[in-house]
Amino acid sequence: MSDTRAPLRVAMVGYAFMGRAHSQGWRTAPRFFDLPVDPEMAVLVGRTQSSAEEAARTLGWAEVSTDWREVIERDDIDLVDICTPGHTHAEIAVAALRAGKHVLVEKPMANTLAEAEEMTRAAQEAASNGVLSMVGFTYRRVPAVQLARQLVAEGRIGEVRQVRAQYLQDWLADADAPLSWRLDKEKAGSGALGDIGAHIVDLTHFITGQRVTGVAGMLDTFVTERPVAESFSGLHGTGGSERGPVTVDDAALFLGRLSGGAPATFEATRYAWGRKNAMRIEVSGSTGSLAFDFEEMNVLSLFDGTDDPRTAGFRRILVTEPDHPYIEHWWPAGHGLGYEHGFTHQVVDLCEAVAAGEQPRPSFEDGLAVQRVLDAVERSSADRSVMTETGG
Ligand code: 4PW
Repeated sequence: MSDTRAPLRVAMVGYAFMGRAHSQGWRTAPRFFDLPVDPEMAVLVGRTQSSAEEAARTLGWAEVSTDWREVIERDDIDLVDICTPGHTHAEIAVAALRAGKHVLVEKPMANTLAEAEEMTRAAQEAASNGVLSMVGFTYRRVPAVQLARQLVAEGRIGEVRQVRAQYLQDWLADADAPLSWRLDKEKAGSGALGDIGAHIVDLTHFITGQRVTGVAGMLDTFVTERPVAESFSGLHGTGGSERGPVTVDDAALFLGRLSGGAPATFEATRYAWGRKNAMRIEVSGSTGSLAFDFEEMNVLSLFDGTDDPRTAGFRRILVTEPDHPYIEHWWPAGHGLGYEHGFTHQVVDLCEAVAAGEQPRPSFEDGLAVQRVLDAVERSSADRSVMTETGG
């Protein structure tokens, strides 16, 4: 049967942890969802030909290049998926948009507020020519998170009164865990703040429908030098005898004020021994609360304060049913989803937006809103006056 759908020819730049996860999304989306366009995993761009060829073979990309500048000018490429360290996002995204390519860029969209503003201007200019852009905050596409947003929007917990958000990991809790680009300010922009704090800021924006408008923050670096990695994959590696400096934060704690007036607390750390990917958010409203923990990502907890007080309690909703977002395309009878499904849903939503000629979300404006918060936390942390001495 001939496929009448328009192709969406994709070039992906980078193929480490995020490149592998994005490849999973590009491979699986057309097999589990009826997409309006036909995504093609056309070109994988990497720094070295041999490594890129091995990655392309493993991940399912048809062709390899070591020159992203050449690839974004090709007439047979429609979309550029940027999965590289943060210091390259702005240059690649702006060039690709100006070359008329749709862009998906990993979070955080940039390493600085100025870069995010430049990217957003380029996206707005490109949008006038039908060229679209998205930021890869995939946790928005966890069904339980989508349900949380629906329930808040429907008023199921009343007015948002407080938000408490955490993202707790422990892959750097061992002081001998080796250096990687995520610990280098020149490449990552910041540490826990941008790498995982960006997620809980976007999650708060997404679930509440509000924006963080003010912060008071603290950034701490506990281990200031680490072994230089001799081998590294994903988030783990082996270090040798040579050591190098850590130039980013290990932990970011900050208070926030939401545009609706509610106070919020945020904690992002890679030092929480025993917490692997504990991205948590709890929204307390005037009549109830919602709670989500990625380590139980198929569950959303709901407390309805209007329930009979004798039987009231947090209700554990298994978000695995056909009535829940995305689930009908997957498994029946509560079999649940995993981390990788958010990347598939990201591809689905991006393909549907491209086919409809509509701005996908999160947009670069949404990414800029997160970057403003990150920048404000860094400025607040640098201004020691936010910490009032107790005199104790
Ligand atoms: O965004 C990613 C998170 O989902 C981060 O870059 C690394 O992977 C650390 O935690 C997860």
